[in-house]
Amino acid sequence: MQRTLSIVKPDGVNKNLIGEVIKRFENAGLKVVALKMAHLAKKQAEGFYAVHRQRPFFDSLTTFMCSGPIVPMVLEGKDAIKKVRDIMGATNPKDAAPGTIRKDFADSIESNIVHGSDAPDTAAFEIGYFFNATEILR
Ligand code: IDP
Ligand code: MG
Repeated sequence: MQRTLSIVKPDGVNKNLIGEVIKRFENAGLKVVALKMAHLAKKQAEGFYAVHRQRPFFDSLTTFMCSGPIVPMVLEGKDAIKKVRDIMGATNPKDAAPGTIRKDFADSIESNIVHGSDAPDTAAFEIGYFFNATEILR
């Protein structure tokens, strides 16, 4: 069993895709074990994406991530990290495979609907960024 953090980003919430995203994860056998809605301040978005602080898109990305409410969630299942990444599709919707969330719904490489942790260490950091132990089912 593995846990990962996913987020429906502001563009996904704005397009009424919260249910669609969760449905795709659940249909793949993943369990939602924590869920909330949040509206990040700029500093909180910067902290979440700290690994990208040297990238040219950092300011734009973190501004986008606090432009509206988001829905962070913890998903649990076998190979949860890879499953979520496969369901999301490539970062740039132009490169995303047919049937992935980003191919089906994303407008751009930045406004790409959904986040998913990319490795066990980042998943642990990202889950802890949004949820404390009492907020995650056990
Ligand atoms: P990922 O979300 O597929 O893991 P990362 O490379 O970790 O992609 O980038 C984090 C987020 O930063 C992306 O989901 C996207 O919103 C944004 N992003 C990535 N690359 C670019 C870019 O070249 N221009 C603008 N935004 C980008
Ligand atoms: Mg990433």
